[in-house]
Amino acid sequence: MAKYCNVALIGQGFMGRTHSNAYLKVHKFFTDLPMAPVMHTSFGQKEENPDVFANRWGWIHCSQDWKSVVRSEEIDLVDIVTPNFMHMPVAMEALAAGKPVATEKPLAGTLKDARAMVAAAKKAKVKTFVWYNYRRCPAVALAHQLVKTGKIGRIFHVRCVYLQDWGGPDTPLLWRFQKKLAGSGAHGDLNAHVIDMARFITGDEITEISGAIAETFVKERTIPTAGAAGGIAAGSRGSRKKGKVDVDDAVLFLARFAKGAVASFEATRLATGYQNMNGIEVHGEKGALRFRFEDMNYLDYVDNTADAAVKGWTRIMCTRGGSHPYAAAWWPDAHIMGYEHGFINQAADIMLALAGKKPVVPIPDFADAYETQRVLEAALLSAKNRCAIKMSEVK
Ligand code: SOE
Repeated sequence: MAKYCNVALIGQGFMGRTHSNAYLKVHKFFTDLPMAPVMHTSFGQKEENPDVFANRWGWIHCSQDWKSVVRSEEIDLVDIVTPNFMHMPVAMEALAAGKPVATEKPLAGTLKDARAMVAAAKKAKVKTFVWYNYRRCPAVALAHQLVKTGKIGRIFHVRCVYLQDWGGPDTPLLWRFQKKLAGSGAHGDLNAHVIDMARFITGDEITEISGAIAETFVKERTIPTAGAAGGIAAGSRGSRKKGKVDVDDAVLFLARFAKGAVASFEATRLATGYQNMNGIEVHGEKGALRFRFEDMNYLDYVDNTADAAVKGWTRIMCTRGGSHPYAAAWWPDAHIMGYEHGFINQAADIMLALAGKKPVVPIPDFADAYETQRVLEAALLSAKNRCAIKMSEVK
């Protein structure tokens, strides 16, 4: 008989919807979970109509007082989906109350906040999780398994992009464009994902960053009307008053991995033509991998040990139950999956981890996600100082 986990969702918006959908659906597809989430309480600010959100998604209670929710004896897991600047205050409160904490990526808006969260998690001795959802695309999880089992061999190159195009001049000065709320721009929002993906798939750590460039193409944006300061909704209508943008629209950088691979990373919100294209390519001695989120069900693979006559890119449809991670919980072969399935897969893994079981693939805890946060910081230092930064310089 599954145990129950009373979840408190702190925040609403785009990630509030993806996480609510995950808790709503997870036990309908992962039918043998040892722990089932109860959608106990959601928090939203008054202007976000928390009762409307709670009723739409099936949260039993709703609140405008996140501190009392987080401290409540009834809550077993605090899940943070607020803008980045609130990750630390909410996590600290939850950890002080001895609650396991999950938070959306990145761990925090700044390395300082992230460091405090890691220390508090260590002291609280509770489980923590960071929703790097793309790890839970079956194709990305398969890539991780192929590298781990030696199919790719010694890795020479890693090439990562996260290309979006919604950041044009008409997009208002949303929280994602404000340093005090986001910490950084496309960098912390998008490079965070592909840095985590590269670390996850290679099983290796970055030791040095160089050649970083940070650019803000759109220097000022219309200040949103009340309530439009939310996510990436392009429809957020701005007022005519403009505000200065103090974060990047794009950050590119080069990196070295501990085991010798060299890498490039590029994140931008102005890659005209790419709406949400994250991708990674890994070139090794025995094989190569290529993932593109816009074709998220496929993993492209080269078996470099194959006979020369048949050697080349093969396209694996990663939906085969029993062969591909998570696939057995879903539909028959090639009845493909979408963006929301990664979040439902992650909810299943969090329930497994809370019940002391092994997730399908590793979930980054605060300490793991801190390594990604260090790389984010190192790249910004490299861009600011126009120099190489050794990771040993960024604690
Ligand atoms: C906006 O850039 C965003 O919603 C990111 O914040 C998410 O992490 C990404 O998965 C989709 O785009």
